[in-house]
Amino acid sequence: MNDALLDSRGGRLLVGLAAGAAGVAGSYAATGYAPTFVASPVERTLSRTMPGEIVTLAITYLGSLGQQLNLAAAVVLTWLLFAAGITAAVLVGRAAHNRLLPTVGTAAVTWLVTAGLTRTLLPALGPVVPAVAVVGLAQALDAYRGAAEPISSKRRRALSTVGVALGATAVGAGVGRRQSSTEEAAPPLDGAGVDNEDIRTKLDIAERDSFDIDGIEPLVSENFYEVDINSIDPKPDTGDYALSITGAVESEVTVGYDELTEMAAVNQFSTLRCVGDRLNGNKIDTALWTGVPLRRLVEAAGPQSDCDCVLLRAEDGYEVEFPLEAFNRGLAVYGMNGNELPRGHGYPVRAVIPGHWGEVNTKWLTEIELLNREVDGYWEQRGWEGTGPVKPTATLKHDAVLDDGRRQLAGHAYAGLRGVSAVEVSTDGGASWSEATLSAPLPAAEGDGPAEDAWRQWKYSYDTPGSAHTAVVRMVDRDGNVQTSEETNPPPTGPSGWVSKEFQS
Ligand SMILES: Nc1nc2c(c(=O)[nH]1)N[C@H]1C(S)=C(S)[C@@H](COP(=O)(O)O)O[C@H]1N2
Ligand SMILES: [Mo]
Repeated sequence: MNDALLDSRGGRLLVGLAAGAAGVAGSYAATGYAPTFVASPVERTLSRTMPGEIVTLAITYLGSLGQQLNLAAAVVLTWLLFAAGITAAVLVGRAAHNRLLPTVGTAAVTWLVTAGLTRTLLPALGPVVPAVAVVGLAQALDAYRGAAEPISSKRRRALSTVGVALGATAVGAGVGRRQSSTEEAAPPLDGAGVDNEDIRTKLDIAERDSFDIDGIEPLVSENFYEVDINSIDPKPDTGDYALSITGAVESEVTVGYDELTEMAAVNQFSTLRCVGDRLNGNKIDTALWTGVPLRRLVEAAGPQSDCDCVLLRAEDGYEVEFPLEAFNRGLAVYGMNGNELPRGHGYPVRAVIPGHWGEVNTKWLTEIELLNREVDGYWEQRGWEGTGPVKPTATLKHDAVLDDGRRQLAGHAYAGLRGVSAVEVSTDGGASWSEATLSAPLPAAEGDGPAEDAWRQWKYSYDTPGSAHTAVVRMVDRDGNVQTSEETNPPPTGPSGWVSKEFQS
């Protein structure tokens, strides 16, 4: 029974699957988690064509697991695509009695598929070598069948091929993982327009004024939330970076990275919150952002928008439309807490728009289009209404009984441009209210006033009543408006309501 592995349909399929897996891993080894990884365009197509209701459900119930599942599906699809192409190449080669066609065909198929999907030439070679090696190995084993005892049976040849392919896949996955490591911190800022001393001073103030309380972020977040439509983030190069200002303008303008970082920059504390955050959720954080006023960039182009609205576009295909009035308060940001923007937060340039929901703060920003008519952006096409001002929120993230027996509660309060003037706490389910202690306001970008768009921390301690009771928190804005107690779900306009917590004593 010394028939050739590649002469049976099952054998060819097995070799195709094995070589396909090695090919996917080879691509990953060459690129890591980058848009040039062969599964990345597949992942993107899957997520962008997914109906909005499903995306929203996945965000609500699966969180980032939804994105991981989507990526896994994309990897499997790419693998099957490779396997089908390789199996076909082997079949044609055998039928034509051509010894070269299976390997040459495998090389052609894996390269063409990768180059076609990722639109790159060189990185597309990543899958070729391992895939060709596996097919070549299967051919070689077939050629020497019967010559040596250990590889004489077809079963053994199949197992050897699969074993080598699995080994290659594991090595590729390991190399790729190292490539995509995001551990390395973003380097410190050094643009000509950057005032590093001002950055240092502001960060020191934030540290000095932060309550040091377990379980709540300091005034500058240590672990900034990340939300976007990618399981594999864009990886633009600052050398190629260009931000264009287009649409309803007198003349289109393009700004490069060096040009941008040479303009005088502003260092501004701003809080971001996702419209998909939950009541008392964690998709809210604050950083010190360094960037150039967007208004200055756009004025150079001579804006003439009829709708006084603007569309921002990004490297990942994301887009969002919102009023020019909000845009004009924003920054084209390239620094976060004194360092370059981390890749996950929009490297090299993102928008930061004070007071509005997170989704307008476009990362990997590539284009600012002045419009004459309003349109729906990425999330609006999917049913959200998250381009407007944030809703006021007061979170309750910490409770602990202190040494003196009193219980301390703490959290953050944020209301965008409406400002936070007080946080009130009730420990009797809302019957009576007392004022919490607020952290000092973070400083404004310029001048002596408070930051216009930054959260505050609050803390409050009380004598525990010794019986079951409910603590409730609410915030009051600068005009004295108490945040609404009406609870709403995140979709479509963001969560509202008072946060409460029950205690047994
Ligand atoms: N290019 C791009 N920008 C984007 C997004 C995106 O998916 N792509 N997501 C937006 C959303 S919904 C939010 S809440 C914020 C989150 O910013 P962060 O990840 O830096 O916290 O980025 C916004 N900017
Ligand atoms: Mo968001």
